[in-house]
Amino acid sequence: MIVVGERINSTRKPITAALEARDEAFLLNEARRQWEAGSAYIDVNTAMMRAKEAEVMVWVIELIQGEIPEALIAIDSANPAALEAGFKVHKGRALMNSINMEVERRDAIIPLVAEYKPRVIALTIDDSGISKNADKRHDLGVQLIELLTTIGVELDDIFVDPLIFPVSAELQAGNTSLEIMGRLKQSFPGVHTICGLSNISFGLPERTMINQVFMVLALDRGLDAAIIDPLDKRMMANVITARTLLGQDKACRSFLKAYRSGGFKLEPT
Ligand code: THG
Repeated sequence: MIVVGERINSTRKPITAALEARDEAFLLNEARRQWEAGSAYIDVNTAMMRAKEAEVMVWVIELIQGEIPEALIAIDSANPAALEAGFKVHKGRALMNSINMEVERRDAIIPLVAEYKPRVIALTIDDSGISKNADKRHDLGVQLIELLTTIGVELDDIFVDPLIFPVSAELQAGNTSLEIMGRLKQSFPGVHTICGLSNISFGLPERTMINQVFMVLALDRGLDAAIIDPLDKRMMANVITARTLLGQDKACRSFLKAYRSGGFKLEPT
């Protein structure tokens, strides 16, 4: 499971405040804890900075990589200028979050993918918005994978995101997303699937529990990357345990390693 740590997101109030105040200590603490908890990428979303988005994105990326040089960033923006500014200063291969089939945005982003060669999240959405129809979202996934491979992106560098509806709004939200991901993986062996898992629980109580259980269901269906809070210990314990039970953990090594390092001590001590 490739974990993308979601916490540095400007839709969260403490993060907006820290970004506005250029609070290095707060943001570095968020980055370091997520990195140490096993994130492969640290998502950075600066959308709420509006006109200053590109400038703030550059500042955050340089801040994090200055402190944790091996850390990689998922540059999370709808703004091509902020994406490009981020790619320019990012060291190593970034994860671009994201491209979709909205024509104007797509056409602005393709040259960036060709030039900076990031790994890419592809969202199954177009100018008509998110469709509830599984076939439509599946077909958008196919179009995005074909488009990206045409410009030289390897399947291993593509993460298709079926965009999850809240189950409170759409009874089949979970099933539909899992079905789309399964079909795309079958048609394009080697492609990755990813989702912002917590969308599923929007509008319901006990969101953490819902997210944790959905993770296990999704792992059984082949989800191999997720944008989550890696500081949720039960979520991380579920990931490790589910992988062991699904035969993906030789000699139960990851399970035992997590056990020895206290990863299953979930109760506050
Ligand atoms: N797909 C892709 N990227 C994404 C998403 C996705 N990026 C943003 C988002 N969705 C995933 N990231 C977050 C980051 C923080 C929170 C949720 C998702 C979060 N939510 C709290 C909650 O849900 O209770 C509180 C929000 C708040 O403070 O207002 O913290 O789907 N590719």
